[in-house]
Amino acid sequence: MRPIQHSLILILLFAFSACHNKEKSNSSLDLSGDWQFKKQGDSIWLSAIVPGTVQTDLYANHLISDPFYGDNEQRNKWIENENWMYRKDFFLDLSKLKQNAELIFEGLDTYATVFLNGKQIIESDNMFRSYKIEIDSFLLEGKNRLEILFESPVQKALPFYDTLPYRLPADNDRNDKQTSVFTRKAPYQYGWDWGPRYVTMGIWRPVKIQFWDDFNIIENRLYQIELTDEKALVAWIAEVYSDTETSLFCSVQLGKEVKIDRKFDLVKGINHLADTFNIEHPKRWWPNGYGRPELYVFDIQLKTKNRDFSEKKRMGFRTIKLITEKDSIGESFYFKVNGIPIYAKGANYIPQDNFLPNVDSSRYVQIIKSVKASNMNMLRVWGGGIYENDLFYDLCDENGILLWQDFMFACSLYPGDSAFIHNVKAEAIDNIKRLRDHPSLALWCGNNEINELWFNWGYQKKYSYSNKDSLNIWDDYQNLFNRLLPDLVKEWSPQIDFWESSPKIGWGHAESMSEGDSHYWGIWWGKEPFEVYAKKVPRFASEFGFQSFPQRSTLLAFADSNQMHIDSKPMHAHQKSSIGNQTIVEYMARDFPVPTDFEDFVYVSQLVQAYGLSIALEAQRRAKPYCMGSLYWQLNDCWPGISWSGLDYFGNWKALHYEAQHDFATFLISMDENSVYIVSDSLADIDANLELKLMDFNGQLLFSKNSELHLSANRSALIYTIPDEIINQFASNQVLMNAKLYVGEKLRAQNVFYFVSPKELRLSSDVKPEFKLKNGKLFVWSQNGKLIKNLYLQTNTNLSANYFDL
Ligand code: BMA
Repeated sequence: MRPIQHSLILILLFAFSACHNKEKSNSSLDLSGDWQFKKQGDSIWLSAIVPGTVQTDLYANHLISDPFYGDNEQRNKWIENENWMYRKDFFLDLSKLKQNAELIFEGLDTYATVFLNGKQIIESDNMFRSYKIEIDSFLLEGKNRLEILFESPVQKALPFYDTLPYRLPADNDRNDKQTSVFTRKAPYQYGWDWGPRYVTMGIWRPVKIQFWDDFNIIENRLYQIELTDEKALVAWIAEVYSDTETSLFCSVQLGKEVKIDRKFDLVKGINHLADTFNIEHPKRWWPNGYGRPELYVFDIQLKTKNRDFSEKKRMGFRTIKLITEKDSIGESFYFKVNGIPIYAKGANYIPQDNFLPNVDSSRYVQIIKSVKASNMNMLRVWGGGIYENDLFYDLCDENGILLWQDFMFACSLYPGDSAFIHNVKAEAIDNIKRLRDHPSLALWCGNNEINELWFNWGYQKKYSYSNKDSLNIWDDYQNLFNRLLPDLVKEWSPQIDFWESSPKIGWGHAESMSEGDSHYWGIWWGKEPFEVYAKKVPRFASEFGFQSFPQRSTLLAFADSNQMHIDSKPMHAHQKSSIGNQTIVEYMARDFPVPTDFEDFVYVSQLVQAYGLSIALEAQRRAKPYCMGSLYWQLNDCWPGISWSGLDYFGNWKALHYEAQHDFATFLISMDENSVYIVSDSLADIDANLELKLMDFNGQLLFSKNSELHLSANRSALIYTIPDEIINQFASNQVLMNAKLYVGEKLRAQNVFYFVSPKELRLSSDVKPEFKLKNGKLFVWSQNGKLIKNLYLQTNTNLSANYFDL
């Protein structure tokens, strides 16, 4: 497991949204940090860290072995079946007892009964909810004790499993009795095809007591009501609980500009306050690559005669719409941002760790930096993980990364009883309200692959559902994903569209290519050749992918140096796809030489992944506006393992992430057989020059062509078709086409094309790469002018380019 790195970045970023309570008497007591824990029934208390999980606390106490090493996952499984107690003592002086006090848990994982000084105050059953509770009457002068019982999520859900008259599928859940669907908890913790099973328990997000006098702010919100080029109409609303009848002065400022300056008369109890103001000629928030993600920072001050509260709030002005319209082909699926159709470029995001509290701010900063650097403008927060921390959304706001936000339901069917629905409703409202005002938020989506599951994965037969069972299950589905969730989105976040399920239609159906979004798994699961990606181009590719091995340093995090071979125990334990390692080998053998040396094999596995996915990415972008999005599976990893990711657990860029950076650039030169296309995501028409050079592998020029071009904005266009008679003159396995696009003097795009697959190329082994490091730049060249294919620079840092053809 990686060590936690504390960093200052969190503090800097949160300066934007933190509350500053100026009044002395208004304060909070952070209850994070040192706690104690033990297994229920044990007598000895051990030290614990909050936020944390029971697994990480056991590991820190040397009671279990590294959860990510070798096959330790199996040895650590017992933890999920036990109940665990956590406790913390804290001390209060009399002055605090005179105040109002509210205990705030941002996240309890999951079945938690909370006692304060021996009295039960919370019973929770949903990891995704936050809990706020008045505790004035429970607090004592001097020592206070907070105690929490976490019950085994697996055991706790068993009675629900046992009493339901039919089975609900949840194939990710690696227990015989698949109980995960009864518990509102991150689905991937029960196992997934890229991650281990670690069913965590604990206080996974911060906990504090808020002390207050006079008034308590329940909500303080700014949001966009209307947006035109001339003005943005902004609403300020607040929900304030007041102890007394009093006057409250509200001021909202943008820099020195006063937007609201008003007095409100508060009644005792709940008060709803509201006002509006305009921003003239607002600068728009734009996704990465389309403009700046402009953010406005407002100062909000609320004052009574005794108390002064201030908070900074950020806003980004933009309109966003999912366009799904019937057309001559089927039905469109694309996003319009500020009225402009945007080509979505990105990947599917999964939680960054099995032990979520280990993901510190520097890891969030690092991953979004990598996302932006690879020219992505959208991530899909996949439904088998979590609703992410606020910092994640803040960073996406700052970097122009649009977010497609799934609700947390994936690849399973869920119960529909009223307690479950009530729980989901509370979870959805909590999270919709928390996330709705982020300018990066582009879409709410009901679930991952559950509509597809119902119609295509054969469970009706497999689980022998009666007609009545089927009707019940489908009705529960409809109720959750076509009534409850869309209604809640309409009520609480009406400016953001809702999409029932991703994908719209399963990949076995022809319509999946002509309507809605698609998860195309004919490559990998269907074992089809990569070339099929160029034929199966959907309207919006929200999932498709291929696996690779991570680099050696990452492998060493879970295997010894003498286990560096594909059949070693840890390589199996860290490959969770049922068809994993042999599928990588199978595809490798089709298009690449299969190295016998393991380190070479790891490197080639990454080339295979990048090669395959670039066929998809280029074909999809060429097909714009028919296709308007490429989100591959998957951006990242939750542990050091072998998976579909482009970034490994430690944030290292695999060849795929470099390839994505290339293929997602604003301008892309792409070849389909002999035809050369240029894809432009630029919002301006431009004049450019395309230089094509057909060369042999010694650098000998065989044919060249220069074309002056006028490229229309936001378009893909066929520019030139190389005549057959030119290509046919040369041996196809000994030539390449080097294509460069210049705007003025500036090289804006480059691509190298081959006419046969990599393994058929007649490459010279007599290559002489040379290096020189100067002023922080690494210069690399080919000494004898011969082609060096997929040059890989092994470093401990990510570079601006790697795995490239020189
Ligand atoms: C997709 C995802 C995940 C899975 C991946 C690879 O469909 O939604 O469920 O990990 O496929 O199999």
